Amino acid sequence: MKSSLLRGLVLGLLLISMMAGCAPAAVPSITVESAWGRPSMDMPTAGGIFLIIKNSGSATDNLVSGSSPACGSIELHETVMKSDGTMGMNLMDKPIEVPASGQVELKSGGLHIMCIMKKDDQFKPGATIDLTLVFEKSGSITIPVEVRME
Ligand SMILES: [Cu+2]
Repeated sequence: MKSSLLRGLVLGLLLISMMAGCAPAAVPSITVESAWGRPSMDMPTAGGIFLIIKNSGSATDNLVSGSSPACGSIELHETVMKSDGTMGMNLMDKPIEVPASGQVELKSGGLHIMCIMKKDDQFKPGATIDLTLVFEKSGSITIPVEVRME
């Protein structure tokens, strides 16, 4: 009687520890959609890149930086209203957060990616360039970006 009780207790503890071991850790799951770019209207040496970052995972991730063979460097920008009432843009001083089970849209007039010192033989309408985005948890993700004139 006593030993079967003990066995039941051991089995119960074993089951609990197995269940705990099977519980999935919270991780992000990042995909990038609808990526496109265009030469910048106000900066002749730069290009804007717009896309949607989706996170179907259970943890937040952060876009920290990027790179592209078609650009001297990649910057994360936000569009802001300047004190004189005109629109300008700032280099982000923090990563772009992609919430768990959510998405963030990088678009003209909002958060966006800037191709600084674009290489004109690559970053041109009709061409497709590679863009590598670096996420804090998901690491590097390389996607094709279609360059359009619009
Ligand atoms: Cu910009």
